[in-house]
Amino acid sequence: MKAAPMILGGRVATVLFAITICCQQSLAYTPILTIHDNLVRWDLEEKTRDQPNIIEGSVEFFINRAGTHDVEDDGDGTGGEFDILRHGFRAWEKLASSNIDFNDLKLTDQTLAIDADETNVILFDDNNYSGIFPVGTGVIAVTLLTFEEEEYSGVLDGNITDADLVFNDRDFDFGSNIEGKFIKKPGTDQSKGLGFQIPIDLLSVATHEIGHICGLDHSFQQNVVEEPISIRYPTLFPYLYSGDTQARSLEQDDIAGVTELYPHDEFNDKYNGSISGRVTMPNPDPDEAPIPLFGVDIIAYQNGAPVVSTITRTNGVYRMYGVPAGEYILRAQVISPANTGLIQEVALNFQSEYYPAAGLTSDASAITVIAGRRRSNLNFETASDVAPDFFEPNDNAGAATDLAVDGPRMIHQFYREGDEDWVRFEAQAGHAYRLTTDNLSVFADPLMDLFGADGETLIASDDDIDANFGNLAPRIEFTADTTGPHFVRLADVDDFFGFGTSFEFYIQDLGQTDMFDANLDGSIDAMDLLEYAANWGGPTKEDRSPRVQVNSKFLLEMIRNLKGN
Ligand SMILES: [Ca+2]
Ligand SMILES: [Ca+2]
Ligand SMILES: [Ca+2]
Ligand SMILES: [Ca+2]
Ligand SMILES: [Zn+2]
Repeated sequence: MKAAPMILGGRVATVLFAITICCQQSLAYTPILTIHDNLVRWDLEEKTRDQPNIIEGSVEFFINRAGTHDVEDDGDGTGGEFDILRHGFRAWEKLASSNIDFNDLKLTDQTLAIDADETNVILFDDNNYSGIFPVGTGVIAVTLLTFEEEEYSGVLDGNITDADLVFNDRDFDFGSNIEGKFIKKPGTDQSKGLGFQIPIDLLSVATHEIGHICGLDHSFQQNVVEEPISIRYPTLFPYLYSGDTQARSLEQDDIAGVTELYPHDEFNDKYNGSISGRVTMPNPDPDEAPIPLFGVDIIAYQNGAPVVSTITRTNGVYRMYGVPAGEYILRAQVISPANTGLIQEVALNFQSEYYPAAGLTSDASAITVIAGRRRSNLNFETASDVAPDFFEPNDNAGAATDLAVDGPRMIHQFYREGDEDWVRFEAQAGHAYRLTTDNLSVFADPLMDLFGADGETLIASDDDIDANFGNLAPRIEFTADTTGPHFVRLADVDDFFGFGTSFEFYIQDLGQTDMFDANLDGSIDAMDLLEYAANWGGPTKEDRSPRVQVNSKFLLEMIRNLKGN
């Protein structure tokens, strides 16, 4: 099931004299690039020319003194929304690995906040004065970044000259409390515009938009974590759910991005390293050089969680800065063509893989990053997205790929219509298992079915952990009734195939003991039997724990277990 989240930034692309206005959308900690492949950033030292909106190394911002009625303030440009915005700027300023500076927010009467006038203005727009929020838009806020795009000498290319930030105050209720709770100003209308029950967290939106102001594009990294959040993503993730405060805190991906733009060299030499390489596809003509791929998302994972990611440039080269010392698994995957604002055509028709050309993390090379050092030549040579992917043929139980429990992660993708990927694993009766899909690519929406030893008896099925929260990863937890092989079938819900359908899959053994320890007192004894007996209501009655099916067979197991003690 695919849900439609709200979009944080619309794409605006207007060309003025050698200048492009845009709020780009793309994936990965991604610097915004000019068409000449140069970084878009503030020239804080004003090396090329004197800029009116940079004062002694700080970028100067104004906010319209009206603010928003949603949030109570002190009436003098302090408190409320004014301080929340200051807080958002500070989140980016205070990072140890980078140097970006903003002035203390000043007040203005200016209402024109979408003008490349070299005055940076923040405005809450409650009547679409700006003209950038058509009726029914899901856009919460827009940052309009104007930068030089030079054809010839290249001295100014990529320099930001103006950044304006407009909040959609007509459609969204903004919540105010920096301490974490959502507080509406008393007496204000709760059903503004789209009328969400819970307001949008203003600090989350502000921190996200200020990331764009720094010169960062969107990042699409997200992964499955424990409930109740269930999904984690960086501040520059392009979507925000009402009531979500995750974007307030900068993730390593955001930090690495701003570190590339404004590096604090001394700090980085001490704590961070860098990773670089090139992504290519074999040339159909073997006598010709491999084809470089542009816009490929390269992600560095630690313990299955994305830490830093970036995209390749037009020559196929990627460089990740600000990577904390440690060990990483690298993966290449596509970015979303729908979310990209890049002018250049992004490469899509290749398969996701771990470095180097691996479908299992156990076949991948772990990359050790050492502070102050560069790891280079970590090159990917990828296959076509419609060539049989890793582990094929695996379209039925008989052809299933064996996967070790508590073993590696594997990458699956659907290379043709109707592709099914089957996995076989050994389970032990009485053990609980968790089957997880994670780090879904942009169009991936897999469906997971679990079968018993015959490969036909359906035990469980799952589509999404939480579609309402944008988490389309299926996950199954179950307790094995029998010792022996079990089968998992993975197939796309909508029969999508090709690029963007990749995801990771792995299996964990959750163990046996706490299953029998029904009253959770740490020991397995007759009291647990009583507890289960009290819950027993026939062969299908479920215990309060979703992991345990209390039925006659289970109780027998339990008695056997007790005898063994
Ligand atoms: Ca106010
Ligand atoms: Ca402006
Ligand atoms: Ca496949
Ligand atoms: Ca298959
Ligand atoms: Zn955005």
